[in-house]
Amino acid sequence: MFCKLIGVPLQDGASQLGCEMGPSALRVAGLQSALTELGHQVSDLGNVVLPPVSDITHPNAAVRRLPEIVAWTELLTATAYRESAEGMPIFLGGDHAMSAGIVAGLARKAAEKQKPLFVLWLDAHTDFHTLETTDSGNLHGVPVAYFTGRPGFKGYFPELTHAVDPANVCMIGIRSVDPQERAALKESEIIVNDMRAIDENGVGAVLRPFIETVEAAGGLLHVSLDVDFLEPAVAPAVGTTVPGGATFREAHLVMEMLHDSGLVTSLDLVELNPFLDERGRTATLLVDLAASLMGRKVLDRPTRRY
Ligand code: 6HN
Ligand code: MN
Ligand code: MN
Ligand code: MN
Repeated sequence: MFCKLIGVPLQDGASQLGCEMGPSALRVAGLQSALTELGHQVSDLGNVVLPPVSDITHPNAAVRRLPEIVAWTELLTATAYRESAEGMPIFLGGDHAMSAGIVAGLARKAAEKQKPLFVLWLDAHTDFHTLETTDSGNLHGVPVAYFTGRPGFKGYFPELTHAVDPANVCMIGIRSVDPQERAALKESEIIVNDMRAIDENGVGAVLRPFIETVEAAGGLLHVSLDVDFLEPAVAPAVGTTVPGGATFREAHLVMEMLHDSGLVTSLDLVELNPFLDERGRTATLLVDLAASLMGRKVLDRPTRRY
């Protein structure tokens, strides 16, 4: 596979500073060599650079850093559209606000290829606020609402040319939902698997039907991996930790199943805050998860079952 690493040094969507250093930490942790060792051709395109921003404001006074996030969304829509023409773009975050533009750009390209785009959202949070409903004002809490075409962005965020069908979005790992998100999700077709679903069924049983749906539809699949999907004890380098996350093995199984499916066409690794890490362990874990997604296995043959 031809992989393209694209650094997105964005931290304006989170209240805690530090995600700007995420792309560097993922590089230092050896992402490129881990993928090269698996036989992939890997090209590091460097970091994207934010153009000058406007001075736009929103009536919701809580909203933070709107001009920056609007500019990032425009830039990343164009970048994702361009880079998804061929090869597998891997976006190195950067806070989760980046996925607003990334998924919008992927959806535009998918429409051109006449294929439906599916999104697997691995996160403690649903990131389903609009500019009107957010209380924290942190715009890493809005990307899913934006790229599924929820009203509440018009005149502020770039006009969405191709919304992702909410029924094509599957969330896993959810355990922190704000009341406004909860109300909106009640009316939405987004597939939301909370941690209880994993506890009761196992993460494999939760993921498998979604993989089958993507396969049956002949779809493209974008995976968005928020560090806080993971249990904070194994992945401390994130500003929005929520206890009770996916274990080391649950996260690896998701990646291994995704690899076996052969369906993943793009990936983002988001919310890594190296300032909060412990000797690089979270960055290293993300690299290991990306390697599993790209084909790292313990054995070269299936385990024999008796
Ligand atoms: N993330 N719902 C909270 C808020 O501030 O709106 C948390 C958002 C977290 C964002 O997971 O990328
Ligand atoms: Mn998130
Ligand atoms: Mn999150
Ligand atoms: Mn909130």
